[in-house]
Amino acid sequence: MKYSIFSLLRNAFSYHENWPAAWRSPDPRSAYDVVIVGGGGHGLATAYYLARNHRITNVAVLEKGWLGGGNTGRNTTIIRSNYLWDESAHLYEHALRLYEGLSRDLNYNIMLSQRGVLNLAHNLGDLRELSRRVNAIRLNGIDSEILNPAEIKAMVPILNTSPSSRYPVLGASLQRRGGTARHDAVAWGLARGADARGVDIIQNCEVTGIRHSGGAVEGVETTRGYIRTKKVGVVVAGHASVLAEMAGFRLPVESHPLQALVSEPIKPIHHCVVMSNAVHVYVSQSDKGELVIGAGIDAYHSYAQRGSLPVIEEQMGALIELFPIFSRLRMLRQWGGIVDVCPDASPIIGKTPVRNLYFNCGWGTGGFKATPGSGWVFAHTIAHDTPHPLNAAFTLERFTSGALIDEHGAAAVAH
Ligand code: FAD
Ligand code: PYC
Repeated sequence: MKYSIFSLLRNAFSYHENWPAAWRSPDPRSAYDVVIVGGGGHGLATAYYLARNHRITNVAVLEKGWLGGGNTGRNTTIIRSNYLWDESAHLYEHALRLYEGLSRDLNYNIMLSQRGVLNLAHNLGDLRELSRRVNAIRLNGIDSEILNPAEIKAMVPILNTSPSSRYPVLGASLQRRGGTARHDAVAWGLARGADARGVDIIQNCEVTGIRHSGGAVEGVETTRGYIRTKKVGVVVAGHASVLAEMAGFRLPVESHPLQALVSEPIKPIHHCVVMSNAVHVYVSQSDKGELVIGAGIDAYHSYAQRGSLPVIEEQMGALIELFPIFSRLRMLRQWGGIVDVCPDASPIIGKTPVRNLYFNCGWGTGGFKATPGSGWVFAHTIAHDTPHPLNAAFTLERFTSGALIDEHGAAAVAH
């Protein structure tokens, strides 16, 4: 849909009255060629690319709540592709390149801000680890560099780089093309794009059962009735094991809360993303002026979308160690999401023991940055019943074959 300057002006003065809905709200039909379970960014991207790349448009996205109400709308919006292993580097770099063209592709501003992502080193071990990563990342043709303390100070003047600080900053890795994108805009843009190509997006529709017979999927039971389908793609993040149980198999996935918080808004002061694995915090500043702060998962398993106070306290302590200037700031909001963590901190994208039932899960604390790439390869997998070369290694079988893709360190602070 293209907007002229006149329609922009009209909309600006109409106080949102008579604005067209960005996507339809149809009742579910009795059958579809493909059903996608989960209306987060990954599910919507899958539906969008099924329609855009493969011309498969008789598709429904079933979402139990509202679009983006899961981790997509709860994440801290950081995107980057600085992963260690070739398989991950290629997948996340594909996603970052899609992000770089996504506003234009969707004709929807996702507010991509390639402000740079810095990972700090506080001791020689950190520095050697970061150098090894930077070398591996560059060998894959992805931008990455090491900064010395003076270069870090020039880029982040408010960071405490005093040699006498408790956690001295010895260096950092930097991915300049990393940064942030507005998470709900990503979901809404993909939803609008999928809807415009004929995909039915159905909210408040929970999948409660997966029917299969003779080893192949037949349909899904939902709170709005039974839907027959030839293929089902499940993309439900923290609830992946629940859906796998409905289909009769188990996943090597654990569900944990991951929380984040924002401060009261302040003037622009922090112009990139800073992460510290050792001190254990990361921080960026949103366009509204809030500091967006997070750290690791809460250690226990849970399906409750909130985190515990001790983790907040730890994050705040770490923040103040690195940025004493923030010590008087008040925190505004805190929330949590349920992340699905695999033993090797890499996702599962592909076939399952049930024919024509595909799972895309295990993104854990780091799947927002992958959203368009994940949808691209999952759509290919569903359309061709065979993985795209970029997700061929991310199978469920790797947990029995031993071909793990151990990305614990690259998931940065959050693991
Ligand atoms: P979701 O957005 O969670 O979508 C899954 C959807 O499935 C949900 O909307 C849910 O309601 C629906 N669903 C579940 N069960 C059913 C059912 N039975 N029937 C129908 N629908 C169902 N990643 C990054 O790359 N960068 C970050 O900075 C970052 N920060 C994060 C910070 C926090 C606090 C959290 C929680 C996560 C963060 N992540 C980050 C991780 C990232 O948010 C996720 O990996 C990613 O958003 C997963 O997207 P998704 O579409 O798979 O899942
Ligand atoms: O994967 O970059 C990431 C991330 C940052 C915060 C949570 N996950």
